[in-house]
Amino acid sequence: MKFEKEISSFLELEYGKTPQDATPTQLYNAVSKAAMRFLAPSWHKQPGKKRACYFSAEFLVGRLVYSNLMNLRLLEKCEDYLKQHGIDPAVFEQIEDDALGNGGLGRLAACFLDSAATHNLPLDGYGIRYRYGLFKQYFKDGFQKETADDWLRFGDPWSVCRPQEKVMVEFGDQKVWAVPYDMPVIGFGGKTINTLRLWEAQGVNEFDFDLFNKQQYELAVKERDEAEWISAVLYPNDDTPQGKRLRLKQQYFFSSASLQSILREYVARHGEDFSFFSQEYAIQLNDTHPTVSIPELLRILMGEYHLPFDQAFTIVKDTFAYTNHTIMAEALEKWDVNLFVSVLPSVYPYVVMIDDSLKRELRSCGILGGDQEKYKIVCTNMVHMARMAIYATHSTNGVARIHTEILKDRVLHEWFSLYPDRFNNKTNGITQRRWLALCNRPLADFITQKIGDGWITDLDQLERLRPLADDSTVLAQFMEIKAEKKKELCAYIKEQEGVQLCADFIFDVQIKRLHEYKRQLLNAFCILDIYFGLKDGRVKDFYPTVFLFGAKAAPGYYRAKGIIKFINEIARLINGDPKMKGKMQVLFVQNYNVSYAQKLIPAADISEQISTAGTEASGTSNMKFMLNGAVTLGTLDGANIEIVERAGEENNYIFGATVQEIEEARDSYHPKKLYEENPRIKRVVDTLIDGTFSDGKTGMFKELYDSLLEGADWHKADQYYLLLDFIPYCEQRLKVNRDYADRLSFTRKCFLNTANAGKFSSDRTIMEYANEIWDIG
Ligand code: H2P
Repeated sequence: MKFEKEISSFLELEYGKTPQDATPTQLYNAVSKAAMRFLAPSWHKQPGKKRACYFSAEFLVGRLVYSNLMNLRLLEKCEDYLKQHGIDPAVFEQIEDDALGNGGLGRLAACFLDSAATHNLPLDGYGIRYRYGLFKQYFKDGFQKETADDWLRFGDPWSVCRPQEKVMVEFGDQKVWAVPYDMPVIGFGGKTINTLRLWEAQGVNEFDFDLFNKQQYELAVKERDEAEWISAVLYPNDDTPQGKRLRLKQQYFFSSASLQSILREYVARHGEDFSFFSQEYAIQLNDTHPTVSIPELLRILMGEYHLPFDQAFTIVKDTFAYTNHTIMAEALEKWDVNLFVSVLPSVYPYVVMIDDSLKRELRSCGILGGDQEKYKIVCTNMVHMARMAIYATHSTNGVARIHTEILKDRVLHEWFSLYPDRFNNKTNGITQRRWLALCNRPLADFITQKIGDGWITDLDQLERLRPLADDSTVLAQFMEIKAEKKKELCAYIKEQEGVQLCADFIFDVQIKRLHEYKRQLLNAFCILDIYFGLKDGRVKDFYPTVFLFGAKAAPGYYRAKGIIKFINEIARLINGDPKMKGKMQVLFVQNYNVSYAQKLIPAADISEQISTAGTEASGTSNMKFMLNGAVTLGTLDGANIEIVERAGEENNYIFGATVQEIEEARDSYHPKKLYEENPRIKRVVDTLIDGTFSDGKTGMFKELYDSLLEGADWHKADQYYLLLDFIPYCEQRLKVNRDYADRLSFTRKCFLNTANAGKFSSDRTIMEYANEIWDIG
């Protein structure tokens, strides 16, 4: 049946509606289900090929309907169908994102799946089907408030539940069913369709009739409820002790379920001869979250199939590889041994076996006694997951060149000395299908007009734009597209936030998780400095600018929430100051997510990438901005380094201390001195305590102030060097501002960023994983 007919008949059969009187949710379900029928014949695994499995606690896929239709080449058909029935094709913007991730780590996983399917690489994702994704955010009096993300209320037409493939997962105190929901991962063109398998936890005994008959209703459903808790919520990225037990359960839940389903497939082919296992499967551990898979595979191979340790451990090592995404201590997971044993008593003995094997190996290398401490997997009553992930796999990679160097030289130096060959770099990437073809159609069409559409699956072809960088007609068109995207964003923001922004201002954007190391507070201080400078007459000829922020703060991260409130206070002051009319506007958008990013990025002129050098492993929004023709205002950190290497330092705005300079400054760093000696620094920092702003008597601002000047029990003053980089940042920001006024020459810089973005396609990254780690190329 034709796609369009399929939509109409679904609407009629399922809801008794015509397209005209169907609700957006009904249309969404009908269109998606029609597309699922369309792709079904191609959705199967190619036999005999090695598969790679991406184990990840997060897959931040965003809104699927448009990207899936685009990849199936059905988007235009669908839009025509909607228009024919008098419906705006933007109708699906009311369908909220699948927000099963916190930020870059989860979004990277989604980009990888898209790239692998597009390039016909057999890669499947395995994770958790959270009942509630990342919380939704709104502001009340400038404070962040959170509500539950009930993403399933729109239906879930892109998943297929496969109850016949459920597996049992056992904890010390509980047994649950893991029920798989498979989502098709559609490669561009629709030829290859891989699978994202997300597990839902369900009770083993649905309902206890005995208890029910005894009128003990709550008890009758208790077991079921406790099981469902396991896949109920995505943990926000913070380090609070509450919920640690549940988080470990989540990790084991999806690790064990995924391994069982892979082994079931394998055993169906080979019986109990495991000698082909690592030739047929590669498993990538996305951060330490799925690392418990390592002892779990060992447990299954040894405990259930009676393989000897050496043989089982070789299979484990050959199969698994580990990606490290950050050097933040909070993310290098450690579990209290007592907790681990009580949740996973049958797995812990295998952790000990791995640790014993490590100690034997250390001894054979002459590393003895106290020298073993920094390696031991079980150490000071903790299980160190990153250590296990390095020791029991054949590959450990960082996510940008500098990050990998920092891992090798500092954070994991002892491991690098022991196993230098295991370490490798895989600089992150982004999919140009979502982050250009879909989110910026005018720019995509323009590029296609100039160089053809090969870039959609081969981003290096953007190089062919380079010779056009001196053509003023081309640049004028490029500028026009940016102006159009700014107008669209303004209309959207007016609707969402009730704020009217000026579309002819510079758009300066910082969007990413709220974290002290990402330094949204530095950005805020600099905006204040410009504001004071404009009022005092120190800053002259300032090109009017809109400063935009988007970020969620983990609910338990007090300082991050204080920074949001502070920026909202700054916005209130500046936007309410009549003298600033026509000069600057500040806005923190609410509920920043993938779909919001798709609107903000194409409209940006300046991409704020201002983390302390050495702290941001890679960053990926930096690549999205670059691709869409924004200049980077940033530090030499993460992938910024590789971005300016490609696009030219002269086409970007680099400032601040380098990794080495920070290292050298560390011992003698005295932020209070900088504060006392520099009146501009003092003035902006003092706004935290001098009554300029109100934090609603929470004490949040004073706490931020102290964190910069006094430190706390757990860190030194200004641990992320905001005050060190403050003046260079302000200067460089004013330089971009001045340069912008020369519209043509600034547009040339933006254009060259787009033209040089080829390297940052996740197609390139995934092929590197495929060839160099998984051997599935
Ligand atoms: C993290 C890192 C980023 C990196 C991303 C993907 C954890 O993402 O901090 O530098 O680009 O993984 O590798 P995020 O901060 O966005 O949550």
